[in-house]
Parts: sequence; C-alpha cells; structure tokens
Amino acid sequence: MSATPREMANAIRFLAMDAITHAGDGHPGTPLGAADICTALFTRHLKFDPTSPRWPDRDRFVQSNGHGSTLIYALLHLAGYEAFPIEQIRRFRELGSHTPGHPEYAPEHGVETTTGPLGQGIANAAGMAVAEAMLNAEFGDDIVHHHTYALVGDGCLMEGLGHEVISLAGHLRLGRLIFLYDANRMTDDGPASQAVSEDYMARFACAGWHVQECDGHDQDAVAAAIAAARADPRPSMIKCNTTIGFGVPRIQGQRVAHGGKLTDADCVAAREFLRWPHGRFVVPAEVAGEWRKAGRRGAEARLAWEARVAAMAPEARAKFERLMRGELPPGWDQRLLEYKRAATASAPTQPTVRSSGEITRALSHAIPELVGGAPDLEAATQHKRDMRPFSDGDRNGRYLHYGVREHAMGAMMNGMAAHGGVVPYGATFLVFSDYMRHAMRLSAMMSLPVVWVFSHDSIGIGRNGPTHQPVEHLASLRAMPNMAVMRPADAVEAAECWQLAVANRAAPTVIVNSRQPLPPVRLTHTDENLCARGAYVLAGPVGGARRVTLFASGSEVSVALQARALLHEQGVPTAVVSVPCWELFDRQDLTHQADVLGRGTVRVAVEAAVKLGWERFVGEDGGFVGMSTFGASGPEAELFRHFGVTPEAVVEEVRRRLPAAAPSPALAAA
Ligand SMILES: Cc1ncc(C[n+]2csc(CCOP(=O)(O)OP(=O)(O)O)c2C)c(N)n1
Ligand SMILES: [Mg+2]
Repeated sequence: MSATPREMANAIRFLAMDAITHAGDGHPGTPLGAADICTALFTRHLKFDPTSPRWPDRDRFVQSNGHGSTLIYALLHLAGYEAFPIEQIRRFRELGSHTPGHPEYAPEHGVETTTGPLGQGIANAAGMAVAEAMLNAEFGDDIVHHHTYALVGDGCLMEGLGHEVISLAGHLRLGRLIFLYDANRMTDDGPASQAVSEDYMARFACAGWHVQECDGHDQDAVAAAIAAARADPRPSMIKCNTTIGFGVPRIQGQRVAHGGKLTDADCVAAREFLRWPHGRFVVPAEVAGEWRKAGRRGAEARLAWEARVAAMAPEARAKFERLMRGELPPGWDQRLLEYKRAATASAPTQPTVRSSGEITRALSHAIPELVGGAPDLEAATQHKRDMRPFSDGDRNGRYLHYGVREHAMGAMMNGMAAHGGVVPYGATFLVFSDYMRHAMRLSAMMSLPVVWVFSHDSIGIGRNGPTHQPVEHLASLRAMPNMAVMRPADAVEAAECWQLAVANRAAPTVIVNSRQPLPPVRLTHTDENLCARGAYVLAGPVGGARRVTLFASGSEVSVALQARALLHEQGVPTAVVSVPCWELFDRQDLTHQADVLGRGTVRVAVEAAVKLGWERFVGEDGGFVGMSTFGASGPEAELFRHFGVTPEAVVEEVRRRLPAAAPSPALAAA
C-alpha cells in the first residue's frame, strides 16, 4: 500500500520534531504547520532533480521563514538529496553540519539561499525571478523556463522589505514568482493581529498579484492553487490557512508553537494524535519510497533539457554554458585597460562617480549579462548609460528601475547572483547603504558576486547637509567580513577598482565614489592594477630618505599630495600612500606591507570620515585628520576647511610628530 499525502507530510513533521528534540533547540511551529503545503509543492509541482542540485533550469524553492529550517532539511532528506542523509537530520544545529540553525546558501546541496532575517528570502526570490525572466527572454522556453517558489510567513509580510518586493514584483509582473503564504496568523510574540490588521489578499491584489486562498492542510487544494498560480501571467500569492504547530496537541494553534520547547511527551502525544507508530528518525519504507518517487519525478525532464541544450546552435550554447558557469566573456577587461589608458592621457578632473558611470557603460557593452540599477538616483549616480530598462514589456532590458527601494534592490541583487547567469550591480548614495545593510551582510556571508556602488561619499557632497553626508559608513562597511571596500581616488583608480570587483566572482565588493570633482592623481600609465595591492606608494619622498608617510583614500589622496608638496617645501621627504582597499592590503605579503607602512616614519592618515581603524596604518603614535562629528550643510570647500580636512591640517599633524632634532627650515630660520 502506498503512503497517503498526509503520511508524507507527517514524515516531515516527525523528522522535524525528532531533530528539534534531539538538538534541544529549534522552531517547531513552521515545519509542523507548513508540511502539507510543501508536500503538495514538492510531490506535484516543483521541478527538481536531487541527483543534480544545480541543474540550471530547476525551479527555485526559498524557505523565507528560515527559522523553521527543519522543514527544508526534512524535505531535502526525503526527496533524496545526497547531502542530507538521516545523520544530517540528527546533527541539526551542530557545528559543521549541513543542517544549521537557519538555511545557509548551499546550492550544491539543494539550499538556494541563506534565510532567517525575515523578508530577505522573498526578496531573493524576486531577484531570482528577474534573472529567470531575463534568461528566458534570451534563450527561450526550451532552455530557461522555471518557477521561483517562496514559503513566506507572517513575519516576512510585516517587514518593510517584504512590502517593497511585493510592490515591485507586481509592477514588473514577475509571472513565474509564486509565494506560498503560511498563514497561521501567529508570530513569536503571539497572534499577528496584535500588530497587523490589513487584508493581505487585498494588499497583494492591489499591487498587481494574482491571489488565492486555500486550506493549507488540504494538499489537493494547495496543489490546485499552485496550478492556477502557474497559469496566471501575474506573480501569485497563495494564502494557505494553516495551524501553527499542527499535530502536537499541547501547542498547536498556540503562541508557544513558534519557538517554544518541544518535549519528549509532545513527541509521544503527536505520534498518537497523527497515528505515527514509528520510532525516532524512522521513516517507514512505504512513505520513504513514495518520497523517493517524488524525488525522481524530475530526472526525465532534466535529461530532456540536457538534450535540448546539446542541440542548441553552437554560439548560443557556448554563451549559455559560459553564463551558467559564472564566467565572464573572454577579454572583458580590455575595455577597462583602454579606459585607464585614456584616463591617464586626458587626466580629467571629475567626480569618481562619473568615472564609475563611464566604466559601467563600457562594461555593459563588454559584459551583456551586466544588470544595473540605482533606486531613483539615476541622474545623481549616472549608472544607467546605454542600458535599456527591464520591464513588464521588455525582458531584454538590463537596467532595473527599482523605484525608491534600496533594500529591495540589495536583496534582489543577492537573488540574481544566487540564481546565476547575470552580473548585478546597484548604485545609490553611501548613506543609504544603511537601508540595505542586511542584504550587503548576507551577500558577504554567501560570497555572492554583487557589486555595491555608492556615490556622495563624504562631506564633499556639500549643501545636502549631514543627513546625506556619510561619516561612519566606511568604517562600518570595512568591518564587515568578506566585503572588499574600495574607494578610488580618480578615474584611473576607479577603472582598477571595477576591474577587481567584477573579476571577483567569489565575493561581493563595495565601490565608494565622490560626488565632487577630483583631480587626477595617477599621471603615468601602467598596465599593472595598482589597486590590487590594496595600498601602494603613489608618490615617493623627494630630497632624501622617507621621513613621513601620509595615507589617504578617495578624495583625500589629493589632500595628502598637497600636504606632501608643502612638506617638501619645508625639506621633509614625504611619501603618499593611496589606500583604495584595506581588505586587499591585508592579503599582501609582509614585504609589500612594510614598504607601504613605513614604520619608523611619522605617519598620518587623512580621510573625510571617522578615524576608527586607521590606527593599523599609522600606529598608536600616528596622526589622523578627518571627521569626529556629523557633517553640516554648506559649500564643499568651506566644509573641508570648517572640519579641518586640509593639507595644512595634515602638515600640522606631521609637524607635531617630527623629532625636535629636525626642525622645519622655516622654524630653524626663525
Ligand atoms: C528581520 C528579523 N527580525 C526578527 C527576527 C526574529 N524572528 C524570527 S521568527 C519571528 C516571528 C516570525 O513569525 P512568522 O513568520 O509568522 O513565523 P511563524 O511564527 O509562523 O513560524 C521573529 C520575530 C528575524 N528572524 N528577522
Ligand atoms: Mg506565522
């Protein structure tokens, strides 16, 4: 006798309960409540093949309510994913297991993205749906045609990020995006009604979504709703009414089901209630067999797909396979070398954000899969050049009009990068990085190749005032592990930073640009990417051995160069080190580091931002010229004077540290 759909869902429930009680930790409410929804999805609709977790045309499944991670682990185990044998379910939440506290990015195992911070998963899903729509438009239904499903809880829909994404996905009519809403109307603190009273059905509908409601414990109803969702050209939301903690008499429908302690007695009572006379971690053969059958459903489709790929025209096939490998087109960075050579020759005095915009224009021709966006700051950031908008009517566009939705942009770029086949970058003002900080953090955690571009990087923006003047942002982003923060000083460095950012397919990069024009600092061309060193001696000492080392990044490199000129007038041999990227400097050999650091010389750093962290360059006795307060509104040059970020202030910091034995010529003459 084959297993019933309810028994198949119960297998998820008991694996989850056994994992949670074994670990003594975990959230039972979601796996117990949403087991029927996911069984209907995995056994009747989801296109996947556990023997090929990275099959490019698989449907994507994102469990956005990642606190209930035992759900996805049980699903992957039951469906037959190699990375999830029963031992892994036993090792739930253990260090080094494939079954950690929240789902973590492991597409090779079957986990599409890291979730847990509520709202991120559904936004990732929307980004995946964008990538799918772009690739579908280019390669056709035979090669790319898959759905993105996200299991969504009340929490994801309360988050502001959730709303940004609902609004944008509806506007873009992402028809192959389907949200399965686990509508148990309960959150950690109790009934969701304590904090929300709006009608979610109406909210999605008014954003242009196809909406349905069904009994989330009736698998036929859920499966039928998914079929209708797939048939509709709009993104779909299926409100699946469920009981949180379903099957455990003491907790079901109660607040405590969300994350309360599950006892052995609960497991006994649930086994009785759901008629599950099997031991811990035991899935009876007929249920396991039925699940394996469901897991094998997709193999035929995958083989047929592989045959279609093999039959593609050679050029299209080569491009498709290159995109799926995540490789850039051969010779893509030639354009950057040309840009660098031209910039050295023309030596423009211009904002680095303009250089960055020119560079993305060149890259958009060299890398057709480059996908850009700048949440309603296209004019101010200039990162749209030559790019066609991606819209409901034109899926071949590669520029997303995100609207004023930074957080959605960030999390959607992560989804695009996780999906593969596109190379996302997004540009906005540096202060607004705070609005998408969590998405940035997750891109670093997942090592996703997203390029985070910022402009308006300091008090140099002038009259917009302190709300728009970043002060602590460089330090805070530099503190983020696995995130390379780059701040180019001129057009040449901007090209070098972009080269490094795009070439790095294994981690995200931040590129921070100025709004105000900056004079060129790199006046002779070299093919070598000097920014790759993280920090390098830009200008050496004159008239003797180096006595002073000045460190600066971005707009302050020219301040340091002016200070060096003043010091040279005073007979003090001074080197200027440009420091575009601390993270890359950390990876250099000790000889290069020592050469740059100039230990034993007087060391002063200048940056129009807070000092935090510069001690590592200047040492405990070194000096710093920068900001210690928020900025102010006023003309840019006046602000630099007002806050004392000037060549004269740098010279003063140096002079206070020069040994008395070496007075300046001016002082000696006096
Ligand atoms: C951004 C964010 N804020 C808070 C939390 C902590 N948290 C985890 S689950 C949860 C409640 C979620 O409720 P719901 O999505 O309805 O899940 P359910 O209780 O139904 O399982 C909260 C507040 C989080 N993970 N992410
Ligand atoms: Mg809930």
